[in-house]
Amino acid sequence: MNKWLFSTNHKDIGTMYFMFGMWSGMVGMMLSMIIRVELGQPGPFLNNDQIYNTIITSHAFIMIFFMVMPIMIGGFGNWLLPIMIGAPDMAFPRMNNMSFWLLPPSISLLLISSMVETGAGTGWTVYPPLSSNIAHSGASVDFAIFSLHLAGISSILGAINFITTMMNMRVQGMNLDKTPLFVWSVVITAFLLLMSLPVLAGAITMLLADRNMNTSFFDPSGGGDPILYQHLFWFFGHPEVYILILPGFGLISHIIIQESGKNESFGYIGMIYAMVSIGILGFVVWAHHMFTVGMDVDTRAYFTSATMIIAVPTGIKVFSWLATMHGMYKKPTITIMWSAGFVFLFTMGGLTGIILSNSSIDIILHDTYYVVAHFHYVLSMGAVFAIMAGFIQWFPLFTGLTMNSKWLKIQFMVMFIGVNITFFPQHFLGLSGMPRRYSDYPDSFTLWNVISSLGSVMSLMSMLYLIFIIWESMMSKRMALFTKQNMSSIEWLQKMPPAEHSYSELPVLIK
Ligand code: HAS
Ligand code: CU
Repeated sequence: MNKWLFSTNHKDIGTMYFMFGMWSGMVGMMLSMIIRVELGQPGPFLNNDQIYNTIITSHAFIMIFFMVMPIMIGGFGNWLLPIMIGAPDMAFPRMNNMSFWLLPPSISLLLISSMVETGAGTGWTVYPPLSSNIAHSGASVDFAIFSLHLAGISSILGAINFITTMMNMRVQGMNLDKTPLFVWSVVITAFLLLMSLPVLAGAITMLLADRNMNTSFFDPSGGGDPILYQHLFWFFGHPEVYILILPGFGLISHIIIQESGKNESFGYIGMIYAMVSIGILGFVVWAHHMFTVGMDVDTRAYFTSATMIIAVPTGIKVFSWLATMHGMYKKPTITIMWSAGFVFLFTMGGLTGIILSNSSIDIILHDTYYVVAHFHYVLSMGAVFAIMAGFIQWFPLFTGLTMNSKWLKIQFMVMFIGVNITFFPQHFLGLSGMPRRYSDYPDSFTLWNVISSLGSVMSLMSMLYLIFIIWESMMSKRMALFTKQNMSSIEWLQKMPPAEHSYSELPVLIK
């Protein structure tokens, strides 16, 4: 009990993040199944639009803040970053504990928010005036705001920890131009967190004051402006989407290098510069989420062009992954399948992003299912595929056990087909004008919605199958043949005091 509650060990804390993220992922997935049941046929299922909107809001918050971020940064970051740089632990181990333990209270507040009064049916953007106290009276939105405060503090403390660890605790000889790509990706992500989250905190605190203390930051009748909220939110929100994907970029790079039998990434230095550029550019494109607010033409032209420029460093990454894979001689392994799936589907999602960045096109497509398809390609098939690839790749390190790789390949195929059946038709729905955040639709949208809902059942099956595969591996206790000494990874790492790691041994450790 104390081992977990008061843990200062980066691996134990990483494991807790994984378990927390997996639990949240199941909650988030169940909420998404309710959404797909509601939309699986025209006509009502829940028969209550406020509840429907509360469900989509909780789904988004849970998936973003309590599934992807804890698993990628908290789970993989804590487990792998100190090992990859040869450090004994994180720089601030007790703060690390606190980062994790802020999350259970945070998700509790979010769940409470959806269970009291009318629930927060605001969408994850929480725009006023919908989120103000006229449209959302009662405590729900306040609870959601408090939840974000806690999650934000957790992430800011984590970011400080990762940056300090990477800056100060690299093994001798590991200069910045020798630091592994995953470490770079987590540190760049940490910078994005550190610079964007305080802006969100400011925005939601101003909203809290508007709701409860008679200020009018976002209320025109008191001299305020609701557009100000949108600017503040998206100054956080756009960097946030790169926060969700950058650690995945790092994981995918390592897996592709390892599984195609190479020693290093094609264009290693270019990969670092590409991530840094994506991180910086991510801060100057936010208003591409707000093209419909009535911006002047120059501002639209600027945000369109700035947004499109991000395709250049992203393209550098995609082509470097392909070049790293080029000429691989082995049969595809399960993790190279997830990684290739990642590269393919993330690129699809990226290309629809480029289409949306055109302000005149976006005015038609904004708030339609086309946008929903775009961000699920980059998230459900980008971020989640990277998580799947990384989890399977390092499962032997985390647990000392192996999973059944044939079953994993079947599970991959089911999931790959399932997510594509779910989200590809949503492009068509969006192009024909189906709006997002509504619980019902005209009959003409029925066909693609039925297909989308069927696809979501396939994805659900594949996730249940994955849970079975994990269970089976833990029951049958097949030890991973991890080292020459034939020891489980954890025993081996414990027998190697971190201080004795030399740079030349690190590749062995990482692999
Ligand atoms: Fe996005 C909305 C534009 C990447 C997530 N995005 C969202 C939302 C989410 C999200 C969650 O400009 C919805 C938020 C909400 O609730 O309202 N996004 C882009 C662009 C990129 C991009 C340009 N998004 C992401 C990533 C995400 C993510 C990564 C999370 C993981 N996104 C938008 C826009 C909106 C938007 C608009 C607002 C829409 C609206 O109306 O609300 C880029 O980073 C993508 C770069 C990647 C690629 C693929 C690989 C590159 C190659 C190089 C060659 C390609 C070239 C392009 C030169 C481009 C292979 C050629 C162009 C062709 C068409 C062929
Ligand atoms: Cu954006």
